[in-house]
Amino acid sequence: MRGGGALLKSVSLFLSSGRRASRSAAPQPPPPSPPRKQQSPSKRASAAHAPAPAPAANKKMGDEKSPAQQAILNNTKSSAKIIDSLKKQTHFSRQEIEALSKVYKKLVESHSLNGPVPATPAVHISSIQANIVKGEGLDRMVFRELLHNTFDVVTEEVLMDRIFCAFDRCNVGLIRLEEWVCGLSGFLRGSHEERTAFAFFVYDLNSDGFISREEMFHLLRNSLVKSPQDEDPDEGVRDLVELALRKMDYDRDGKISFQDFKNSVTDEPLLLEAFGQCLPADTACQTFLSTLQC
Ligand SMILES: [Ca+2]
Ligand SMILES: [Ca+2]
Repeated sequence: MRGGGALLKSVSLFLSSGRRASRSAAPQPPPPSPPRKQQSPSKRASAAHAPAPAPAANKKMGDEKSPAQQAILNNTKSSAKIIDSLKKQTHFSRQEIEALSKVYKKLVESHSLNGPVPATPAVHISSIQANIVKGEGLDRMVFRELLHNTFDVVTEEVLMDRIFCAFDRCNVGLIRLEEWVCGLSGFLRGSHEERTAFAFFVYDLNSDGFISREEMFHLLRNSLVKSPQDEDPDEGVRDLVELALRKMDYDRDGKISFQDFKNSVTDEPLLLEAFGQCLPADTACQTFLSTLQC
């Protein structure tokens, strides 16, 4: 397993090389038009009677594109639309979304093949479009490694899995590009409300809208250090569950609704991660975001 520093370093290197590449691939301004020759009045007069050039035909010939060029054009337009849409949905800038899509592509490519990352294809298709076309995504294993190494989320397996589910909105077992960017928006830059909703989703293991006693027990069970002398090692966990209910079950129905959870977190912000770490450590979060600015 790679260390967090190594991954971040590689991501950073990738971004800087990607940025260089994208700069060189950026559309160049059109060459300046050649200066028009001054025509004598007689030539201008004769030109007025000469058959008019066929601008439409000329334009068509000049704009004629090979299927590969047309594909690039279409994909570029499509990618621009996707970036626009993601910009509206998230807390990221255009530059950050582009950087995140490069990180995503790198992660997908480096884990989808046993062999080396394939060479750049002859026909360059933008990373965003390519991932959508191929139906690729980040699987649980890659995501778990990323959570652990890059975002410093050291938590129980069940929570790791729920965090994955929070990103995998389509519930197909893969995090697609759009889910990746939208998920990270809330995960890294979420408002108080977004983070609260995220944590509640993670803790509501069966997604029925409540954090039940059983779910709390399951979540807290592994967080307590058990002593081998304990006759009933689960007793401490049950006590903790009752304590959590006394503190968080505002309407006293024996389970924690989203409203209960919101009230609890507003009263005591530390309760946001009452049932285990589900959000990134601040330092890891800032470090990752800074790599997007390279
Ligand atoms: Ca539940
Ligand atoms: Ca309740």
